[in-house]
Amino acid sequence: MGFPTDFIWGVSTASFQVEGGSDSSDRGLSVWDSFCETPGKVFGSHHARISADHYHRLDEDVKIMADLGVKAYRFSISWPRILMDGTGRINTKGIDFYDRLIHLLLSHSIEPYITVFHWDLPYALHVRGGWTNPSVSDWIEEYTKILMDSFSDRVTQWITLNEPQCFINEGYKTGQHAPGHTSSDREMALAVHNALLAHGKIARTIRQHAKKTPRITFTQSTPMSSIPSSDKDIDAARRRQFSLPDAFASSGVIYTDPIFKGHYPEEYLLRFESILPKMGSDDMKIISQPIDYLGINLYSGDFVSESPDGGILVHDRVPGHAKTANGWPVRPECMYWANRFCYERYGMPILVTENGMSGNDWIHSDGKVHDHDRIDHIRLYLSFLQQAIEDGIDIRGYFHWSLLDNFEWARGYFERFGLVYVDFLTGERTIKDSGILYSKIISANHVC
Ligand code: GCO
Repeated sequence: MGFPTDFIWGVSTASFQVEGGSDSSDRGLSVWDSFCETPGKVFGSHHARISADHYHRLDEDVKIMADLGVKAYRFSISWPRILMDGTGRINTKGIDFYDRLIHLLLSHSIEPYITVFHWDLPYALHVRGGWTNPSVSDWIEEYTKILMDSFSDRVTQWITLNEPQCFINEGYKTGQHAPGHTSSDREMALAVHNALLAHGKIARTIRQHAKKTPRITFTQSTPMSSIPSSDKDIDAARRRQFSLPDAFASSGVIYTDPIFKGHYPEEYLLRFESILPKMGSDDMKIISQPIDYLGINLYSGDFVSESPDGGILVHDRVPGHAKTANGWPVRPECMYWANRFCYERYGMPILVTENGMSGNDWIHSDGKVHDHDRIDHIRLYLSFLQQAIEDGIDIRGYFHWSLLDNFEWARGYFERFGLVYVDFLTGERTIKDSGILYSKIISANHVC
């Protein structure tokens, strides 16, 4: 059995990671620009002013997607490209850029999946408190309305937020991502709530103003996995997936329970009662209005089983375990278990909005990029994905992260995630062997 005939095979990118095009006449500053300028924050002091230069190479990049046969392109819109100061005056150059991208995609029969927010908060809003200012959900509503007015006559697939657990936890708790703060738990709880309200207001604005019937997704990463050998182990892995670590904002459940069930996890309300922010009486209604898909970014996971005393045992990583260039364990089983656990809990159709691996790829002496690791990684992960679908889990699509080698946040350009190699000095693109394999899988509609 292969994949369903209407399975969506896509590729993903995010604005800050690939676009470049950062002249002050092209876009405003984002919080990531200032983070890159802060010594010691980004590997090698790398910045994304040019990155893969997607901004100036749209024709070429869309042509590559068309040649690969991808059916969908998930990209994000840069908020400071649309509103240089985050609110107020619209930058028509920014609207024109995405208009052109959408036009090119549709003329090649590639469906646009637009992420409204993938981390590049306008710097002007950061200095007003960013995600810790309750007004952030109103600011993002204003921005979303502009996207509806400008693009929703052609675009129907909208993803609200990408991984609040990263931009909130890494941005405001560990300080490893922009804006690099190490805030108190009380501020974290406020930022979590603001992000949830932002999701809700984006979804509401899309429903109210889209010119074509929209499909709305919320996307998070779900870093759980297991090799369960018994029902007890499966249950332990499931419990682990939906329990809260002390760094509560890094969990997925703190976002997905409110969005899909209309309330915070009970464990959160009990354990963190004393620091919870004031919530409006309508907040949960706004947060939990119906959307269409749960988006899951899946890369790796821990092996979990039940401990002898009935608790949860997270296994140590064995020495020499299989890992990618950034050290993430190769754990294709997560494609099965994380999807299954989420489907059991929420009953929502799933889109795998990201999956891929970082590699130390280079152009070999024959001029090609033979990325055997990524080829095997794709085959392994897709086999587990296929198994999940065959077992009845409603997974509608898969988006490979990433189309292009790009700026990997705090790790800069240290390693490469693309199906397409990018020479960061010249901008030249070379389709990797994995890109060719992915193209074959798409046209065969099964793992080959
Ligand atoms: C994330 C983001 C992507 C990353 C990718 C690889 O999950 O961190 O959505 O922007 O680049 O996941 O780390």
